[in-house]
This record gives sequence, structure tokens and C-alpha cells, in this order.
Amino acid sequence: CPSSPKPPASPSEKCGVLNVTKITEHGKKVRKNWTSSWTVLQGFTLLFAKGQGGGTSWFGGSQSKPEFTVDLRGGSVEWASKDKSSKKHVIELKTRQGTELLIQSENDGVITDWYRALQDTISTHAWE
Ligand code: I3S
Repeated sequence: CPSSPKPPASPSEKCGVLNVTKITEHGKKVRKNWTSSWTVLQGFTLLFAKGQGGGTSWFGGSQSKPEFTVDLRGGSVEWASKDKSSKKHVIELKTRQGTELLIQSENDGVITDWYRALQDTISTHAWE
């Protein structure tokens, strides 16, 4: 996180711009709405802020309120199957609360790093 006030406190701290859409909310299917979001992984929480574009903002700045947060504890992450999206490099994230998100980047290095970070975070079970 280049503009973070302090260096990342743990390997599970990560941020960048990703394309995101919800596909299910509280177990119910919702219409896709792909948006480019400034995305931050902090501990067991994934935060999204809309339209941060260049990736130079940080939460706390005037235009950088988290729009949406996801609790990763007890969730799961996998590569989305082709029927979930026609896009390339799509991660499917399911939360214990019944929210499903698709997370995508055109850059496969970027998305692979996110996949690993999310997988690591979820698989530690360190919150237990
Ligand atoms: O799974 P879907 O319904 O094919 O998802 C596409 C739609 O959400 C589409 O918007 P409309 O609801 O206005 O048709 C989006 O523009 C597409 O990006 C969605 O599909 P992909 O394959 O890009 O996730």
C-alpha cells in the first residue's frame, strides 16, 4: 500500500484497484454491477471504495470512505467458473453471511496475488 501512512503490518495487508460486483446478497441473487474499486485487505476484512482510480488514495481521505466491507472469516475463495462471468481472471468470494462477490483484474499477476492473499487469510483460521 504505497500511500498507506505506515508500512504494511502483516502479509495479509494489501491494496489496489480491482473490478468488483456482488452476485448474491444474504443468499439472494442480485444483478451484477461491475465497478472499479480501490480495494484493501486488512486483517480479516476486505474493504472496497468506489472510483478511487489511480490507487493513490487512502481511507481517511475526503473521498475515500469505504463503500462496502466484507468479513472474510469463515468465507471461501475460488476461481470462478466460466458460467459466472465471461471475463478473464475472476475470483469468486463467498462469505459466511451469504454474500457472493466476483473480483476481477485484467492483469493475471495482480489477480493471482489477490487470490493467494485472500486464500492465505481465509485458510489461517487465526481468528478462532
Ligand atoms: O451474468 P450476466 O448477467 O451475463 O452478467 C453480465 C451483465 O451483468 C451485464 O449487464 P446487464 O445486466 O446490463 O446486461 C454486464 O455488462 C456484464 O459485464 C455481465 O457479464 P460478465 O460476463 O461481464 O460478468
